[in-house]
Amino acid sequence: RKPTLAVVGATGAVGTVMLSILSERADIWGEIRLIASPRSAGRKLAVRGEQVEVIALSEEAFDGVDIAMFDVPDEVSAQWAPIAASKGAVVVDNSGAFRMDPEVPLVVPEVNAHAARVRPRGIIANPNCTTLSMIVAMGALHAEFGLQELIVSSYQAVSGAGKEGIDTLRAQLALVAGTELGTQPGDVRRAVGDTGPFPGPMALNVVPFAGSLKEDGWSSEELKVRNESRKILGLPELRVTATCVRVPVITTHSLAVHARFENEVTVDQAHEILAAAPGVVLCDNPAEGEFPTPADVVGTDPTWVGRVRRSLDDPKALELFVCGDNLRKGAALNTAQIAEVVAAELTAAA
Ligand code: 11C
Repeated sequence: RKPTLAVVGATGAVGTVMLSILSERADIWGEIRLIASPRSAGRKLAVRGEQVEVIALSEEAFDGVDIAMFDVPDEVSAQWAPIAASKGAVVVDNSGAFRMDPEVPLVVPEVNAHAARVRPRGIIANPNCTTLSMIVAMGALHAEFGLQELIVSSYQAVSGAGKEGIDTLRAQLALVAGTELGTQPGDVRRAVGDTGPFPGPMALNVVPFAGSLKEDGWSSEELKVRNESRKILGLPELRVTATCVRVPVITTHSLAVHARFENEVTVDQAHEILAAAPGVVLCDNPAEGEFPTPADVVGTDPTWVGRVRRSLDDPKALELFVCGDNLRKGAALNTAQIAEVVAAELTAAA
């Protein structure tokens, strides 16, 4: 019997990408059940070329489900993932609710697929999209050189804030197009008015804040990059500093990374490792104008890496620029890959 899959949050920004990913990848699933809030129940969505009716989130919705993917806000996952698990489903959760729970593995299949097997709560967590946009490349370099420190600055797309984020940037771009805005202090802010889910205008601007404010001035997003990188790489003491910045890009997060290793590194070695790493594409020929940009990377699966340089003042450190589609590998694709790992395990055990 092929496993039954539930997609919880099927109508959201990540859920929508999930349905196309499930339609593109090897069809290992029996029933695919689409679950969303009661508001969306009754809608029909296309998956695997068929129209499937969305059902409302309820305890009964998990009857007979083998694996349940959750792409919903933290509080919805916190409430419903344990219910799905108690009904026998293995939950793959893309919220922040369980990522740092010591009884919940945090999995990136290219880096730590083995961790998915040990799941005492029946829940596996999917990392935050900012961490995911770089961690496959960092895992490959760590395996060879031994990572000691990461200093990253992110350039995060508005779709990280869901459909509302995308709608906000599109509306603001329409307002500023063809105007002379962006030449006087505050003119863009006054023109756009309500900044939606962002703490500043996103058109003609960058905003050095993502997520919510935590202790000592750090943002939740910056702490997630630190905590999640440590957990995925199995390096609880890894030194990590992040500055997370929102930029006017619809989809695909980028990160400028300073990575320091135990031993001296060369660009040639790094190129060799990155070119061979599963899930990574090396795109690094600046003489020909070749480096990853969100406009080129969006809609693709791998982590793209370019601008690889050895630090001028530290032979043990590399500088890199990394791009990853935050809705695909950053969210839906990684969740789908984890679900496939679990499905293979369940099928082998059956
Ligand atoms: C953003 N990375 O770009 C966030 C969105 O913890 O899964 C995802 C938040 C999370 O705003």
